Amino acid sequence: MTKNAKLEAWVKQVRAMCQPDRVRWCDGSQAEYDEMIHLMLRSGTAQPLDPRKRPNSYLVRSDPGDVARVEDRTFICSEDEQAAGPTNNWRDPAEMKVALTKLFTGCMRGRTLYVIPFSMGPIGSPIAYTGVQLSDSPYVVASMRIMTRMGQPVLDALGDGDFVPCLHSVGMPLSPGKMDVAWPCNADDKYIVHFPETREIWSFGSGYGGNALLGKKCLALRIASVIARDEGWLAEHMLILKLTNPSGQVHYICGAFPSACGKTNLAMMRPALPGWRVETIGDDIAWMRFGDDGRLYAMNPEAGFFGVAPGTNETSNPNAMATLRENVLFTNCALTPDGDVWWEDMTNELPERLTDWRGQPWTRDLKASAAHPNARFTASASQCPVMSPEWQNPHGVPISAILFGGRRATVVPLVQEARDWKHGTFLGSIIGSEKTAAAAGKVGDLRRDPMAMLPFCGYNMADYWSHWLRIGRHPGAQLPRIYLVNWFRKSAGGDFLWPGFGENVRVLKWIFERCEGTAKAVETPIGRLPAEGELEVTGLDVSRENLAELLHVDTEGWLADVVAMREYYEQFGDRMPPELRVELEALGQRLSVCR
Ligand code: OXD
Ligand code: MN
Repeated sequence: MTKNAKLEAWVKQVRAMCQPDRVRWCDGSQAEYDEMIHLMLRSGTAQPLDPRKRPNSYLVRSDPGDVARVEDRTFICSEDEQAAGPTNNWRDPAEMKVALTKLFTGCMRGRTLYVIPFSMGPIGSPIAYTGVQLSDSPYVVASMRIMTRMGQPVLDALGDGDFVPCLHSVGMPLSPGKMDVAWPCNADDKYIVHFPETREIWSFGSGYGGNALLGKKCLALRIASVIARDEGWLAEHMLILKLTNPSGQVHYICGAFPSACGKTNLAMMRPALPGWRVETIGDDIAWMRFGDDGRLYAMNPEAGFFGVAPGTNETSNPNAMATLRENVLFTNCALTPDGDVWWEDMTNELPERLTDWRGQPWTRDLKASAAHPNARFTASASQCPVMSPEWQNPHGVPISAILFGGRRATVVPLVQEARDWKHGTFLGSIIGSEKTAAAAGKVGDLRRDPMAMLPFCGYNMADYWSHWLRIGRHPGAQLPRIYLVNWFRKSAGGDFLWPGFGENVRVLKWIFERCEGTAKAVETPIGRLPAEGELEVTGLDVSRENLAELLHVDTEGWLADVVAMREYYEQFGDRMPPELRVELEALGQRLSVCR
């Protein structure tokens, strides 16, 4: 319980508005988690997996209309529309509050209102933030216990301090005597709403992932990016890894990649080069602040993984597979006849028969996928065999390099180094990716996703770039080096040119040695590429031609990208930082000379 007056008053006010049958303060205990699971089993939301296959693990099936983040229903309600910028949906905050208040009135009838205190970052860390989520979903309670530090210890540390209020409802009240459905949600009205000035989050109608676990994308990225802008730090959609070379030297690296582009795989990589070690600090979000030594220190504010299941296997991510052996909540995976989960590419052989993510019989000859492409696992970080002990360090770890990447079949080489922070900010601003299933919409189209923050930046993207440039001018800053990487280049025939996964350590090795000052690079119009012979290729199964292609500067392709980026920048008008336009035009000129 709490003596926090703001929290008590807010819970009272929400109770009056949402009219739940009861209020339950979550303590974060195992018994409470078990009770949530029990509730989900009873309501048909979850089913147990065979404990001999996957102890203490459950499969949840969502409503087919509630399977991914809904970006078109996600709003940044700043006082001024320009403050949200052209890449965010904006509504007037007062009008939005009126609309939401209508929707939330009576929306929890027949349900329990759970009060979920959570900490993003180690409890009591000077750089952690406390949120309190009010939700009517047991799935959310159970998931938040895995994904965050949650419960009474958070209230104890909070005392009468401030917190971010996060209000959530599945938006489906139950009238007396009405049977609940297995996955309550609101098919017609979904709203994921952020009020950056008052630092509030209201989410209505969805029970899935980033729409509903409000600590992750809503607080730790959209609201935190605004706080970070105001306070001079960075809240980023980045993994954090610790890389150790065979002599025991260490560099910490952050990487921004759009959703479902392999951040979890990279963060847990089993390196293909002998003697190199990757340990995980985070797989999705990094909060970075300057230390007294002028370096940027990154902290993972989360406590678990909400990872994309399809594509995860013993080759792509053996450490994730080990993380998933027990105590896991799976959502929208397929079910095997012997009571385990399955998803596309989990095994070399397709199972003969399954129950698909909708609960329908599935056979091999059917063309449809058995798991939903955005099927997820929710597992505690502490179960990951390569979790670095420093992931709990309340001050974070000093970052030597930042990677920006995306899924680009063409143009972008395997790796290139930025000349300086400004050039690196420019490279981050131009990244794009072929669309994946993490958000609703058509898969495959190229979309610009600056710094992988397009769906997660809580304010005007141009102002965000200005903030990055300001970070670069921090007095006494010892800034990380910045790299653009691309594991997804394809040949004209459509095959991947680079094997990826554990082999990506070859690229990390070059970056590591650049940080040490021992690896050589060549200047090109697009940035610095590994000099001849500097990328470790011993034992690598890639032809000379493919390697050359991977490290080739595609002048015409880049020139086309310059034109596309000029257009992309246009939408930001005079909020666009002139430095990035200068970088773009200089790139165009350098490329034109090479034509
Ligand atoms: C995620 C996402 O769930 O980026 O991490 O969509
Ligand atoms: Mn993500």
